[in-house]
Amino acid sequence: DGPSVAVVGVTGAVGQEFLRVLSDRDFPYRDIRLLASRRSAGKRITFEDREYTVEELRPESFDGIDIALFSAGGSISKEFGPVAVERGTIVVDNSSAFRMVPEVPLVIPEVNPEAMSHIKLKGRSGKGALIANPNCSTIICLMAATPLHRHAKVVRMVVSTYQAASGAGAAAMEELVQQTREVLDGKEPTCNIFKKQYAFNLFSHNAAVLPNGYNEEEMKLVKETRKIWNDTNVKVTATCIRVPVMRAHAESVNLQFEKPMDEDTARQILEGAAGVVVIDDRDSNHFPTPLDVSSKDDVAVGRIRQDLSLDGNLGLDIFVCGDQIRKGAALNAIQIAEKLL
Ligand code: 11C
Repeated sequence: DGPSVAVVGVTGAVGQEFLRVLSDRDFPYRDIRLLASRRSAGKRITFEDREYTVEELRPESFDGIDIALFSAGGSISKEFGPVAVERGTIVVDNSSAFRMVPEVPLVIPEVNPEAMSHIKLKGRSGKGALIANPNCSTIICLMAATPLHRHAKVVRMVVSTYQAASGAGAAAMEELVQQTREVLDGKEPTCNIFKKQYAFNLFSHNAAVLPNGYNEEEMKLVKETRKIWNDTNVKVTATCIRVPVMRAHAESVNLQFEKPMDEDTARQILEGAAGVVVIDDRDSNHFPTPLDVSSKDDVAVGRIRQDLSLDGNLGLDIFVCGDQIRKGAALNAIQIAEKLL
């Protein structure tokens, strides 16, 4: 008998992807409750040939729920996550609300499943708990960097991101389409989400800029990597950019290792890594693109080459693309839920 599942934020881009991934993976739920804000309550959603009514999120929503998948923003997670945990639910939270809380595991199942090994479902003599899903840029980066890190230990990582509209939600995706039409029609683009032209443009990530000059998205890459790798010494720096792409992030990742790592070994390691596909055809100049991975589970890696600025094969450059809504959010959360079964 499978667990009772709740999806919190079911009308959002990630909420909708939760349903697709649950279905694609034949997740063995016993029953499912679809929850959202009052604004969306009452909407009808057809899922796996049954019609459901979206219910307004309340504390009682979690009575009898074994696993809740949250993607409704940090403030909803902060308010309702602990309420659900108190009722014995295991919350897999896609927001940043609890990621850096020391006792909350921050998990990429292919990378650090051991961080959640103490958490058990209620019916299996466990109790309620929180598990955090990392930021999408962190997940996509570490899916490629971790297999190499295990082999030669990364001491420093420099990341530059090219992030899709989906990271800012369904409204940003719609705005990109609308602006593209408007610009092509010679009209003034509508700028509700980013307050600047997004179509045919790119700009520094919209997250708040901190006093140290980094934005919050960049600092998530720094802090979350250290927590997931359980390595407070690894040096990470990042520049995060929003590009007019619909739903997959791309990242240029420069890795410096403690031990030598030649590019052929790196390619072999990545070819054998779970959840990773290598697209690295120098002859035809074919490397990963956001469209290659859109709506796909695997993260694609290419441009695998020695960093010639470092002697002794101590550096490597790679280019990574991953679907932001899927492996960057919904798929990773559901893989976490599968680990509980
Ligand atoms: C983006 N990564 O692509 C962000 C969105 O901490 O979960 C998600 C922010 C987060 O814009």
